[in-house]
Amino acid sequence: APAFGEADLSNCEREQIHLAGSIQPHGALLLCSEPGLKIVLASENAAEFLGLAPAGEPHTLIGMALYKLAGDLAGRIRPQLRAPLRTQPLRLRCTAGRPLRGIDAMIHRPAGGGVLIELEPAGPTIDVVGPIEAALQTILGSVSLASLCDETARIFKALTGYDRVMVYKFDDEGHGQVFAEQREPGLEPYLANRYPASDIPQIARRLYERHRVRMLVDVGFKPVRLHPALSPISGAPLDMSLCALRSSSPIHVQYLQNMGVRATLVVSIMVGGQLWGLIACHHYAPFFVASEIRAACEFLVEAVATRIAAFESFVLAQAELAARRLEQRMVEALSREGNWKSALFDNPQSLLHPVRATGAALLFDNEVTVTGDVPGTQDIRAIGTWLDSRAAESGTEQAKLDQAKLDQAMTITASLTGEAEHFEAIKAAASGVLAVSLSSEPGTYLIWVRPEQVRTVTWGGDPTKPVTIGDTPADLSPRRSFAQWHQVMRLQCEPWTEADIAAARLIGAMVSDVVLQSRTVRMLIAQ
Ligand code: BLA
Repeated sequence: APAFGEADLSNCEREQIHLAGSIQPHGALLLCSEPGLKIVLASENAAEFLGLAPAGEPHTLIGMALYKLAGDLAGRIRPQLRAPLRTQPLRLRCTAGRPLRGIDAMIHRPAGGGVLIELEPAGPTIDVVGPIEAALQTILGSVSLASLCDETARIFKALTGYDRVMVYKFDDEGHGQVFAEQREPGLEPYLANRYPASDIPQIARRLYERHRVRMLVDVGFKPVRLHPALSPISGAPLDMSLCALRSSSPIHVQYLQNMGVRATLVVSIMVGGQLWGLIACHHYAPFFVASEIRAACEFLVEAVATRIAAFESFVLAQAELAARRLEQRMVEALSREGNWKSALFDNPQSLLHPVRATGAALLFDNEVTVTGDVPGTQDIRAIGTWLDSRAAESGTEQAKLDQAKLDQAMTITASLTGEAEHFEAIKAAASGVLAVSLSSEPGTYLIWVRPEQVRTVTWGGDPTKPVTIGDTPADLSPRRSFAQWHQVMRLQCEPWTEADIAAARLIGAMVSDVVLQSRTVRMLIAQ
């Protein structure tokens, strides 16, 4: 894997960004050994930051005991060391330096050992509690995902003061979309833009799951190196995963420069243990936000994430309820008149609504039963034949593996035409289908359909050319043009969401159960 700063676009997916070996210059870093808190490693600006040495004499701190520094830094830190401090830095307001001044310190124990101390100029004392209470009320009172994200952008912009605040949501493939945005007047909107997954490497995503708030104060910064280069405690480069001051990857810095951005703050939104999205803040001049405000961001994003989880599980719970009701009616119909099909189709909305489909069809015992907007019976039979042929294809080992990841019994496509051209003729009713196989016999399916929906997807740059590789390494940069790139999507239905698929899966499983029951009943009667 490439070392920090040595990645190019062919291998930047694996750049070791947590081993940056340098920090941004607005603060200073010390690594102390335990016990005794002797300074064993320091950023080259640390002595100057503390007013102990002029620039150019950075190493006077190495070997010094922390308590020898003026101020209460060591005294404030010492009682905190009973805590493990391995997963989350602790913030302390203290005094240090010559002349003595207010410092915001963040301390944690990095992998590899020692106590890592980051120092930043103290922020102004402001009332954060009042605004946070109000923000919390707004977040908890939001009534939909869309309004929650809009409010979140508004709250974070007011709290931090960045020029642009976006709520950036990932899809299943890791591509991102700007889901909500607040920006200063005059700035070009990014709302609804999409960005390819390759803009944020997997390694970075994993790091952002652990380190939830990152700030880049000035993209034009000169990185300040750590001295010595290797931690004397571990003999290896310092693990900076949880460092607030860590230098940003040069590739990403180039990316931001191409976008015209000077400073950023990015906050992870974790839902159900996964990186659901980011709150990305941009500023068009260097911009520093004090650690107290960043802590408020970290606190508020927890509330936002909890609310998102609630909305997502609500949608699922609704689908479950709808499936249960349908099941009850089918079981009743089965015992009353020996026919479950009528119950499935006599109230079309109860079948269509949970899946947000416009039509549905049942292929069973060689009969076709339909509701809503559907293509002709012959066309539905053709869909059934196509589904059978796919099931046969999935006999191969690899296909079996691929299928197992989804669900053996389900077929999901937003573009039937993409699967077989002759389906273009039925796009007005069935451009996409969601199909559940009801038994192991061929030709037994419950199918939901949606019509074609021509829409324009706006990418923040051409997604087919995600990177530009120049002739020299200095030329390397992510996409240079952020000119919006419009992609017209045809022969596709509105995408099936996870909730739609979950509802279809529930209803499908329930119908196959009832089918099984009715067979058993018939067999018993026949005997
Ligand atoms: C990191 N790329 C990032 C981050 C974002 C983006 C949000 C996280 C930065 C952070 O948390 O501080 C991408 N930023 C965006 C996008 C928007 C935005 C899409 O504001 C839209 C408005 N980047 C590339 C390519 C590579 C790359 C092609 O575009 C390499 C293959 C690398 N991106 C890259 C790296 C990081 C990154 C290495 C990690 C930066 C770091 O944390 O040091």
